[in-house]
Amino acid sequence: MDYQNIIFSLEGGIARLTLNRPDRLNSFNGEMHLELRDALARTRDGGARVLLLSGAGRGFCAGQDLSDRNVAVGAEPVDLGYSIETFYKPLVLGLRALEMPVICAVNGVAAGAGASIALACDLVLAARSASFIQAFSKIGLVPDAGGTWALPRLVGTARAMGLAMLGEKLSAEQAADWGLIWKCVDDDKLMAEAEKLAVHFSTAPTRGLAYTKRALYASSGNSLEQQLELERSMQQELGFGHDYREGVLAFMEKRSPGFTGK
Ligand code: T3D
Repeated sequence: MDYQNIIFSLEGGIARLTLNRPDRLNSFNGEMHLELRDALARTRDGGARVLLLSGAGRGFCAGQDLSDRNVAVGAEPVDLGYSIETFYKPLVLGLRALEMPVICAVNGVAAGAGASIALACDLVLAARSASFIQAFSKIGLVPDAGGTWALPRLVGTARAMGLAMLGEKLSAEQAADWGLIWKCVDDDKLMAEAEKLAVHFSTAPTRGLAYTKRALYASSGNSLEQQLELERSMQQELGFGHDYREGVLAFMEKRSPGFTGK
């Protein structure tokens, strides 16, 4: 598939995906969603051990492309439920299902579903000049693409409510202080830092990290006992794997480990 709305590459275990509609602040349209779906499948099936997501130009993503929605008086109303079911839900679930770390480098404003997609990633770094805006309330919608799930879990109900109901701009620095994201980084260091992380993960024990991701996301729906059981079964499986043996051997032999991701 040829991509017109994203840039994608997969090299040395690193999948790099850049949203690429800079004149529309990389907002989503149907074509971009189809390209993203294809790129996520290639990431999953093509031997990637980490995905790095970012945006081209001055913004990360301004959410749904509103010029794609015909809201003129008398026009047939758009079925947003169809849009969520067909595009946003699979995108969020697709990111979550990737059995590898997903890094998001938020290079500029992340608004509406753009903010939600960033928060669906596992490690979110943002440039100091970037911001997060729950723009939905300004057009009479609820935070979607997992926003109502992620926000209260990350920052608590009080802050989630304020962000979602007011739709005010949250700076990257404040987002990091509140625990919404992993780190705020100087603008000129963002991509270098995100790349450094991607390179680190490209030779890391990928399966262990994939299980870590799954266990942490499962924790909010589990009792302590269920979570202990999940940890037991994961540790049991990982303990029979190559990377555990290699990690322990490398430690004992005082050398760098050669993880295969298995
Ligand atoms: O519909 C469904 O399927 C349901 C799902 C919905 C999910 C959603 O994401 S709903 C929320 C949609 N997003 C928004 O409401 C955000 C709209 N954008 C903004 O509020 C502002 O653009 C920003 C705060 C993000 C950035 O402001 P600023 O001043 O830095 O940039 P700007 O001048 O507003 O935007 C630059 C250009 O991008 C501009 O085009 P122009 O005038 O230069 O030709 C602007 O129209 C365009 N743009 C920005 N966001 C969108 C957009 N065009 C289409 N759709 C957008 N979302």
